[in-house]
Amino acid sequence: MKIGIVGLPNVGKSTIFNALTRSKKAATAAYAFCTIDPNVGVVTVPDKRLKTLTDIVHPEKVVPAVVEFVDIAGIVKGASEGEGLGNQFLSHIRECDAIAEVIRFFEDENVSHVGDGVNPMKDLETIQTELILADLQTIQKRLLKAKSDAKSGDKTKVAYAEILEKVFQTLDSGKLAHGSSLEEEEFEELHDLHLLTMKPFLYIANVGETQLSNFNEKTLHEKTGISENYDIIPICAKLEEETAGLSEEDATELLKEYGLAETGLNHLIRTAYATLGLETYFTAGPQEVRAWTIPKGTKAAQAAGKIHTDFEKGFIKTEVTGFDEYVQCGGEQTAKEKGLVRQEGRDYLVKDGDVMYFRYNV
Ligand SMILES: Nc1nc2c(ncn2[C@@H]2O[C@H](COP(=O)(O)OP(=O)(O)OP(=O)(O)O)[C@@H](O)[C@H]2O)c(=O)[nH]1
Ligand SMILES: [Mg+2]
Repeated sequence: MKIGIVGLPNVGKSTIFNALTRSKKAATAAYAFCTIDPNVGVVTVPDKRLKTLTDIVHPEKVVPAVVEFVDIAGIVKGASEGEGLGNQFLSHIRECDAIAEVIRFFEDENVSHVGDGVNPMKDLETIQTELILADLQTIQKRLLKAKSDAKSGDKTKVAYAEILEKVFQTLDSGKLAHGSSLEEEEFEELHDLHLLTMKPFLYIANVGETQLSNFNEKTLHEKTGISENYDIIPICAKLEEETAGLSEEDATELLKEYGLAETGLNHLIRTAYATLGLETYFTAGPQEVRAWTIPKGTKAAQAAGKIHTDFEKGFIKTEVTGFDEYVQCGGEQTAKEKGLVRQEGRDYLVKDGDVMYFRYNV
């Protein structure tokens, strides 16, 4: 899973990136356009169940699931016409699975704002407009060609041009491409265009240290005008940056002082999983306990393919234990004795938390 971070300059994108990746990889500064080249970092997905499994299995190695984050330059009004750094750098996030848009709420006179001051609703509109304009540029070229191809009368080509036309109209009316009224298969036809506004969105509200208690999901939706269909995650980038340098216990302690139960970053990753409809299955053996990320509704054979394509091709069956049963039994052996290890075929729908073992032919 790969997530692209976008927003105006100086909203704290790189600060959040550093906190997420527990690094100082990205330069941050109080002036706009500090970031020019993209920063790419890998973040492990926090999952308490891994620790539980480790305590049972005592493996040599534990491998958590990972999410990749890409931090890019700030976008400004007119970027599609070359303002600021233009919008060429958006190509760095075309391959991402989702977009995380950072909105500035924190006030700090030492950190300039590219507009006339902190204004979440207006800032949001600026960014959405630029992303829509970037997608319009992408689709216009393709639409021209598709229309000319459709003149042949070929049914598939006519249908394709119609799909593009619909998306063009959506974008042209100022809406995100994923709001187009298309069938599931039609959306798939557009995949290779890598439209930015076709991707799932989640929003990060970068709130100041002193504002943390002022915001909840409801007020954030009100202040941004973002529909309830999207998640907005409040994060205090400054605070997260501090916790990144601390041990797990000290970080939790510090967060408690601010009335927070978990880091905004954990909240962010959890939300990203939900937004993207992802879940986790585990493999657990003496060599390795490992978390694997799959989309909801994945079948056993495809899940096996995550580990190795041979596992999918030569799939025979899988031995599955539900997470709770696995833990209650204290491991596979007792689960087997109690008949809780199920034999399932290639079409078995994997459930979140399943502990799986695959049998396959080479
Ligand atoms: N007070 C306060 N300052 C913050 C917070 N988050 C970020 N900053 C500061 O804001 C400035 C800009 O942060 P960056 O992370 O560089 O912002 P950016 O969005 O990556 O900016 P560009 O790369 O220029 O697009 C830095 O000086 C940060 O220390 C916050 O929550 N509170
Ligand atoms: Mg930056």
